[in-house]
Amino acid sequence: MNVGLEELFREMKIEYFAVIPYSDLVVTRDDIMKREDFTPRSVIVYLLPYYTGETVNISRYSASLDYHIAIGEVSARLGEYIKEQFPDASFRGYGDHSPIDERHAALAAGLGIAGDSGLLINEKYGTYIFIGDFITDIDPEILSAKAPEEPKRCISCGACREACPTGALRGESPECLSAITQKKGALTEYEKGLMRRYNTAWGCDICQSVCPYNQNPVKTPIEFFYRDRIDTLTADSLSSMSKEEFSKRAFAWRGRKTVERNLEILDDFVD
Ligand code: B12
Ligand code: SF4
Ligand code: SF4
Repeated sequence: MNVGLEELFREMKIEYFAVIPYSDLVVTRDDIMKREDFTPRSVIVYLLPYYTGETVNISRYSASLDYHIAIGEVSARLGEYIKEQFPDASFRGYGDHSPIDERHAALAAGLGIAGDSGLLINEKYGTYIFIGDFITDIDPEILSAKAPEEPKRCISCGACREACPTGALRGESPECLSAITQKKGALTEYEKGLMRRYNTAWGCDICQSVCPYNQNPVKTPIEFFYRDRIDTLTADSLSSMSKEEFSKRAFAWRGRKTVERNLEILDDFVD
């Protein structure tokens, strides 16, 4: 492993990372990579644990400021390092909106195991992790990239499949409750009913809450996730957020109207 990278990740309090050849990964969004003017050869994959405590009516991942900002900060630090060490190299950092299947990348990099919930499970932080990736045209050998690991799976206890409110994990429905809360426009009575029943204005944590690997969640050492944390979203707290404050939230990407609608749906239940 590259000693300089180890030091950099230690400074950022990121414990889980690995370099892996791009050619070993599953490309799901080739269009994203095609926009770049370099040939992808090595990928630095890393995990950002985010658990900071329990939430009331939003998913745990959205309690903190938008994780894309945290990923942007890591990408900037990695970019500085690469520019210094490899002045001719090209690179780009990603997270979420990435050319590759990030769960597969982290699994191949040996950073966790595959859960039947569809999520990567890390030995220390369970599923409460974001996956970031930093793609460069540096030869994988120069970065001491590792060969992909044999994928390992969870114990398949069935708890997530059983608890999944839509049946998405049982193959009974194409819809995940997390996706429902992100939909624009009018929702069906069935969809609204699910949101009220599980009291969610954003996201869904049910398959994660029941997972045995998540029963004693370790809080993240990364300070970013404790900044401006919220556990409950209300119509008042939402309306008091300035445009700038709102734009820094993970639930901002579908627009304020979508979140307002979700809160109205939950309010109808209280009345
Ligand atoms: C679109 C998307 C969604 C959609 C669709 C989810 C889905 N199952 O694909 C919706 C909105 C529903 C969603 C919900 C959530 N998401 Co999401 N999502 C994505 C995104 C942007 C793309 C996924 C994608 O391309 N899917 C389409 C294809 C590739 O997936 P697929 O049909 O399931 O089939 C593939 C996998 O099963 C796969 N596979 C291959 N190797 C591996 C390895 C492992 C470990 C696993 C489990 C699977 C797997 O094989 C198939 C083909 O490649 C990724 C980021 C990324 N670029 O990868 C984040 C991502 C998967 N989401 C993430 C998160 C946190 C969530 C939520 C927990 C948020 C929440 N609390 O509400 C939920 C969890 C729902 C669930 N149980 O899956 C994290 C997952 C972190 C983790 N621990 O694994 C990711 C990686 C984002 C990130 N950068 O951290 N998400
Ligand atoms: S996030 Fe919720 S709806 Fe989606 S798969 Fe998990 S339990 Fe099912
Ligand atoms: S709840 Fe059980 S089956 Fe689902 S991911 Fe966790 S260990 Fe695997």
